Amino acid sequence: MSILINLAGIILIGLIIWWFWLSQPGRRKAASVTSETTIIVDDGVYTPALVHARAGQPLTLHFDRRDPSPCAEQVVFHGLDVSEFLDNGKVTTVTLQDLPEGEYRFTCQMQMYQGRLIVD
Ligand SMILES: [Cu+2]
Repeated sequence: MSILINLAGIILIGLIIWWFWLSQPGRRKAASVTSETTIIVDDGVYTPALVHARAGQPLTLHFDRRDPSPCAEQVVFHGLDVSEFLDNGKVTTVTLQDLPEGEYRFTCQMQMYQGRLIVD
């Protein structure tokens, strides 16, 4: 009986290690490739926070800002030299042309909102 309990404990520890260290959030689900999508800006998170696009093709993002706090008022695409102000309660469209391959972060100016753009 104690062997079973020990075994259960080991399995549980293994699962915890896997969950917190080995599985990377955002990579658990591969986002499908898109050329146009709506991103909801609310409650400190972009939804979706992971966008997957094709290199060399235009990408259109509609930012639907529902968070009135100043934190959410700007979106900055790091490494792409693109930033845009978002009006609260409105949808702001950002079009990115000729994206080079790579991985880019998009955040608010304080980097509390966090998103990831994968281009390949
Ligand atoms: Cu912010």
